Amino acid sequence: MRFGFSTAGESHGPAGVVVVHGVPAGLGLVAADINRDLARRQKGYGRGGRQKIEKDEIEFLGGVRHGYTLGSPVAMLIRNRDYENWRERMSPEPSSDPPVPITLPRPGHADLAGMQKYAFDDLRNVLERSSARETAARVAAGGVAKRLLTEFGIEVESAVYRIGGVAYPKERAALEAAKSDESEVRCPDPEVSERMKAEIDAARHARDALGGEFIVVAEGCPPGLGSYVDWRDKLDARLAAAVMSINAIKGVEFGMGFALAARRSSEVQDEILPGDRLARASNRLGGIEGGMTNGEPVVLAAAMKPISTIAKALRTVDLSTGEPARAFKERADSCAVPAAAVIGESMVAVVLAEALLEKFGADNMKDIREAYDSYMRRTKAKGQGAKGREARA
Ligand code: EPS
Repeated sequence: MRFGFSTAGESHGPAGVVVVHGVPAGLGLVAADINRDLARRQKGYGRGGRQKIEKDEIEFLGGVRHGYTLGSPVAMLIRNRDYENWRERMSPEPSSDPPVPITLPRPGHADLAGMQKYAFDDLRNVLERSSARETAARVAAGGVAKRLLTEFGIEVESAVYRIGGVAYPKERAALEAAKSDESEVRCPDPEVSERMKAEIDAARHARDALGGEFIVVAEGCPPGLGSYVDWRDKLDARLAAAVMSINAIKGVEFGMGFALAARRSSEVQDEILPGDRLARASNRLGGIEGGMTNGEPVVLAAAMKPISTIAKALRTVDLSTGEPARAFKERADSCAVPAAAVIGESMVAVVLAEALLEKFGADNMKDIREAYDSYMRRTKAKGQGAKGREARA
């Protein structure tokens, strides 16, 4: 089966579950590989009270033995500590005393269309699953993907370069992404980070929320992941779909993205330089040409809209009466862009892992390694490491 994953679980239910399928046998994998990214996702200035309750960690339920994958689905569980406070309201058993339905859909959330689509009269049935709590399970899947990619010298990093009105140059954020773990907002620059935090504070005091933009960079990709042959195989389309599926993402671009449209071709294409590696003079296209990696770092940026659950409740209609009302308010984050950047890394890693295994086989690490080495010898491609970073801007 192709590499990929499915998740299950409600935000205030007992646990999040993820099953990762298509994982080759013989990959070294321990819980710490996964838990590191789960902790990174939980950080970030602007998170609400829920993150003080949760401490996300996985429990393997299948697919791993004595520190190595078996080729069977890797199943993981992340318990919701908050479930203790929600046992009655989220019980899977029939209830003799059901809670009062919530009927005030929040503009910008899945509430209204979700209730219409699934014939619910309580929007809790929608918000529990549409909640970004589900992204914890995605990050666990991303941890498996990253572990695989690391074996082939591929590293995936992220940085935040905009929160509300405060921005840092995108090109610099891409070059300095490795430093972003040190910042509470995942911006590599300490001074801009402080301004971003002040922006979040101001929004919170105004009972509002903020969005922003982040970049994901994958270094060390061999050329030829994805394909130009069929539209479904094009790597940029697959990456864009994966990142667009993250809650609240409204736009994705590669390299210079939308700004490329205003330039002449000679100011856009990345010229090919002589030498074994056939490196590029620039990386304006973000490492993808014709739906395939070209050996330069893959550089993708995404725009996140502000969170739709806000204390300053917006106009809505009470679906039980048809009367104008104010939207339902749930405890919420005031900014989740730093967390979204970590989730972006995970989704990018999952798509790259899928494409890598398509190219080099998927049964066991030994055969994949041989296929990879032989391809790299033929193409004379090399993992880029620090050298690739210079080519980005
Ligand atoms: C979310 C609302 C908040 C967030 C949650 C996403 O949860 P709660 O309603 O329990 O306060 O904290 O995100 C997470 C729990 C998480 O782990 O990211 C929402 O409505 O989407």
